[in-house]
Amino acid sequence: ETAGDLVITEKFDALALMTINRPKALNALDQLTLQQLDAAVSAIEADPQIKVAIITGSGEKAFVAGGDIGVMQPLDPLGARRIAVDVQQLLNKIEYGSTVYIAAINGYALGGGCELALACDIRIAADSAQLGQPEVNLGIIPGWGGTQRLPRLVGSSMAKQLMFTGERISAARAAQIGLVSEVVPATGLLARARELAQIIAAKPKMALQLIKEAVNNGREMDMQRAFAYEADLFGLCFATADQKEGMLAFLEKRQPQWRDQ
Ligand code: CO8
Repeated sequence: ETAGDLVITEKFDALALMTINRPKALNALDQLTLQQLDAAVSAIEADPQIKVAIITGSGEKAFVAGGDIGVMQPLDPLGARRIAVDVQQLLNKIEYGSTVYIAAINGYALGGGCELALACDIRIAADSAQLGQPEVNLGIIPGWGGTQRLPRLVGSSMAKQLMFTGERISAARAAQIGLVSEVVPATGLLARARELAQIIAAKPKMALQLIKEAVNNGREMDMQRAFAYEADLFGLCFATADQKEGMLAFLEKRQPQWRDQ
């Protein structure tokens, strides 16, 4: 199954592997690549069989080296604003989608590439990967959610340090600050991503979806509302077949047979 040659989607039962495939530009996102990424994410969200999607970059050097600087250079203010809004919407499809997204960061994740990874639910990185928000070096700021997602993930102070300096950090450092959750040898990155994806894909889909909703939407609420929201979603679990099955299987001392409903 292929959405286009700049973003390749392969499907393995409940898993999808999306590869951003523009290696000659270190997988920088130009208009066509963004269009294909958008189409690929929409196709994944529309496929009820897919529970987990891995996003990675082709080649050994880069995950995504950013937005395409050649495309951005001549933009006027409204054009730049348009691209920022459009890509924010694309990344929101990932963050607020019903699929679990894992970024497998195989090399440079810079600027818009780091922001793409930030929109995913989980980030794991090759030991050779480098991450950063170098926009300041181009006279701009992150525009694809970076000024908002990065501080929520690593704290304002660390986020501002990364954005003010534009410095690239190693995968090991990214793990220390919580920007990635695991670092693995480069040759084992995809295998580990698929292993994680498989573990998650073996879980009941509604519970996965409700965990994602509780975390992502709850973060935007004050604590009292967030607790009430969590309680509502907890209650909603009891409308699913898999809650009945999961608890019955435990009590009957057998493995559950998930129906993903
Ligand atoms: N855009 C376009 N082309 C790129 C990009 C990019 N972001 N990154 C790399 N390339 C191209 C290079 O131009 C080069 O092309 P060519 O072979 O035709 O000269 C090819 O990829 C290989 O790159 P290098 O020769 O530079 O490879 P090196 O190993 O020497 O360096 C680096 C690798 C360090 C990653 C270097 O390429 C680099 O610094 N790239 C730019 C990184 C960057 O600044 N990224 C942030 C871009 S800004 C952004 O993402 C903002 C998004 C929000 C925009 C809001 C809407 C307006």
